[in-house]
Order: sequence, then structure tokens, then C-alpha cells
Amino acid sequence: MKKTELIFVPAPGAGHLVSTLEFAKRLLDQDDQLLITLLLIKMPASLLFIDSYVKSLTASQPRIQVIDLPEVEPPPMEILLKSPEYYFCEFIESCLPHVKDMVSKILSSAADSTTHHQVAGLVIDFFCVSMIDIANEAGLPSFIFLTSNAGFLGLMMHLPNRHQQISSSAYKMSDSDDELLIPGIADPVSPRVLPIALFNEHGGYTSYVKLSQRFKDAKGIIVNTFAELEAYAVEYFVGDVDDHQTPAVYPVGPVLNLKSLPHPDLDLAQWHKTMKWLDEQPQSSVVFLCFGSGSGSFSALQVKELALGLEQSGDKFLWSIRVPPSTEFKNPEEMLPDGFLERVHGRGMICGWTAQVEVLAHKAIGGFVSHCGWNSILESLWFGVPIVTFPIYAEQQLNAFRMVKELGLAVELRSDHRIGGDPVMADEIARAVKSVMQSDDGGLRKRVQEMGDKARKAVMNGGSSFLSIRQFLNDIKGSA
Ligand code: UPG
Repeated sequence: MKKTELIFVPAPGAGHLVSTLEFAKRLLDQDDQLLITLLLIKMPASLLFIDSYVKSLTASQPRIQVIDLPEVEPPPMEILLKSPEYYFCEFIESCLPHVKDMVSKILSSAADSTTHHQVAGLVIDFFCVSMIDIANEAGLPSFIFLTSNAGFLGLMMHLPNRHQQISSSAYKMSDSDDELLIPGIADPVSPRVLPIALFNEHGGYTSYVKLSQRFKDAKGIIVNTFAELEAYAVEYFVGDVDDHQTPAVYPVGPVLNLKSLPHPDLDLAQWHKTMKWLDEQPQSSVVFLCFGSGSGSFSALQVKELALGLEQSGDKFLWSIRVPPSTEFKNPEEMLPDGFLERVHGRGMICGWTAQVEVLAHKAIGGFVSHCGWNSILESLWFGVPIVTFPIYAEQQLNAFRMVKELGLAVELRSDHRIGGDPVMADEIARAVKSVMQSDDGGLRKRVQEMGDKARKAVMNGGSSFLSIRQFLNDIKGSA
């Protein structure tokens, strides 16, 4: 039988790369005639992680071929200071010539190959949608792999219309009374929970709009979600409530890596100590705090309030603290209030980068204070651990809002907290932690555990996401 090849271009960064590569593995599991070529964009900030992660993955996957794209000069720092999203989009743009070059080499080698396999398309991260032009020129279909959820897809479908019809300028916080109706999101959305980039007039808003304008040009959008979790949004997009305005949508998740990642920042000695301590704790007695794969983003004041909140709650905790770059602090301990570690001795631990999935899988973990990155949400649901929402950047506010309001699967600490915004105070933190650890009002834990069971069923043979992957495979073969 003729082999089919897909070219993957993930975005460089743990929150994007891991689920994209895990999806590639799922495709290979479901189709033994498929080959995958990975074009790897290297970004200085995540170089070590990407190298070690990709090596560990491909060692066991002979059907994944990895091609390192030549490194490019990062955009000037002043762009990063204006808007991280703008910076990231500019960086991806500068990689386009290399991607184009490599795609044409892959196509000619596929044509010459004695196996004579066919290239069936490009699977690109949503930050890489400008590569749709490269695919078009090569006569290939493009598929977006959306590392976030179907509600976020709704926002990306909403933006071009709003930009064209209502206003071509960035959102304003003062618009907060005008709630937005976003396709695929059940409740009206306050602008307060939109991604911060949408309020940024120095490149952030424009970059987001440019990305969103390309979504309709993809042949399909693969979303790391499952029909049972985002029932409303999936019905909207897959059930064609939107009347085919959106390309084919494939909910294929949760696509998770359930083994710990080989991360260069993981301190093994500390990790063994942490696991030993967790092993000694009663079931569901420890609240875990972890805020994504980025470097630390909390101010010293916020770290202090978090510490005091944990102290007030009286609960056991494991807290992953990462020191923000370019601060005067050399280690997390320096950011904590005086005497804090002595006062919480025996009931609290702090650590740096940790193997989050393994922590969430531990029976001692009973709650998770999270920044609401989508991978973290899916991981906590998978292990039945209820979340306390503490969003920081990207689309995390929207995720937090929907987890509380639409899905009823989280306790709200804040849905509108942002990096650089007012700090969340200790008593609010203590209250939210106690609510998830001590009271479980309204059967939240049970609902979260039931959703975890549904997640496992969705990816099993015959489950909704398994079938969606099969559909995707049939569709690419149909168009190859
Ligand atoms: N992780 C660890 N150990 C740590 C910290 C993180 O293993 O100490 C892992 C975690 O298990 C997860 C990933 O790193 O798999 C983090 O992913 P996510 O929770 O999605 O957060 P970000 O890294 O912040 O991800 C970015 C965006 C987020 C978005 C996501 C997917 O910030 O808002 O939802 O990408 O698009």
C-alpha cells in the first residue's frame, strides 16, 4: 500500500510542542502507512528543552523524521517589550523562507523516492498560519493543530468579523460592559477575560487579527479537546451550526504526554524528595500550585501573597515557583516572606520545574491552583483534580472563565487576573484553596472525576476523539 507523509511544523515552546508531537504519535498509532516529517523551529529560549524532548520522542519512533530548520536571528528586543505575541509572530515570519525551501525539498524527494509515497499536507501550529501560503504554492492542503480549545477557536473565528464590521481597533478594557457573543461559547463573554494581546495597540492586536484571518484558509482545524468536554462548541463547529463558515474541525483530545518530560530545569534530587514527601501524605490532602512552562511571571509581592494565602488556608501544599528572569532574586526562597518556610515546615514544599503530570497523577494531590494553560487543564481533568483558577497571560482568562461558568469544573479565584495587574491577596487565595480542599461545595470533585473518565473513553478505540482522528486520516488520504 502507498505510504502517506505529513509535514508537521509545531511552534517552539513546551505548551505547543508537546501536544503537537503527541498528536503525531497518535496518528502513527492509528495508521501504519503514515510517515511524519517534523520541521523543527528552534528558539533560543527553549532550545535545550526542545532538543532533549524531541530526541527522547523520536528515539522510539522510526516513522518520525526530524529536520532542524536553520536558526534565525530573533527579532529586536524592543518588539518583545511591545508585545510577546507580536514578537513571536515576527519570529515565525522570519522562518518562512527556510520552511518553504524544506517543503520543496521534501516534495522532490518524495517524487524521486523508490517507495514513491505521497505528501498529504502540512500540519501547522496556529502561530504558523502564514505557512498556509507555502502549502498552497506547493499544492498541499494545510491543517491547523490548535493546542488550545474549541472556545478559543470561536474567538479566532469571531475576530476577523469584528475587525472588519465593527471596529478595526484593539479592544478596550472600558468596553467591559459590552459583553461579546462569540461563536461556540455558550455564555456572553466580558472583554475582561479576552487575551491581553487584544488590548495591545503596539502590534499585539494586529498580530492576533492576522492569525485569525488565516483560519478559514486551512483545510481543517484539529483541536486538542473532546466532544464530551466542550459539548456546546463542538456541536457548533462539528455539527455545522455555523453553516460551514469554519473549515472541517477535528476534536482529537485530550492529547497529553502522560510521562514526565525530560526537562533541563528538573532537579532530580529535589524531585525524588518531593515524591517521597507526597507518598507520605494522605489521599487528596495536598494542593499543588504550578503556573505553566514559561519562566516565572509573578511579582515579588504576588509571591508573598500566595505564600501568606497558603499559610492561612492551613492546607498542605506543593508549590512550583520559578524565579522571573531579570530580577534581583537568584532562587525562589529569596522571594518568600521571612520565616515562611520554617512556619510551614512539614506541611508545605516548594520546588522549581517539576514533572507536572506525575504530580497530578499522585493520590495525595487534591487540588490544583493553575494558570489555566490548556494542557494543564486537560491534565488535571484527566487525573480528576479540581482546579482553582489563577490565569496570567495568553488565552488563560478565557479558559478560566469557561471552566467556571460554562463547564462548572473549577473554583474561581480569579478569571480576569493578568500579568502586571493588581495582585491577588492572601485572604482570597486562602478562601479559594479551602473551598477546593475542604468543602467541595456542589460536588465539584465528582464532576471533575466524571469528566476525567469521559476523557479516557474519548481517546480509547471507538471513542469520540479516536473516531475523529480516523476521520482526519481518511480525509487526508482522500485529498492526497
Ligand atoms: N509543566 C511541567 N512542569 C512544570 C511546568 C509545566 O511538566 O513545572 C508542563 C505541564 O504539565 C504542561 C505544560 O508544561 O504539559 C504547560 O502547558 P500549559 O498548561 O498549556 O501552559 P503554557 O506552557 O503556559 O502553554 C501555552 C500558553 C497557554 C496555552 C497553551 C496551549 O501559555 O495559555 O493554553 O500554550 O496553547
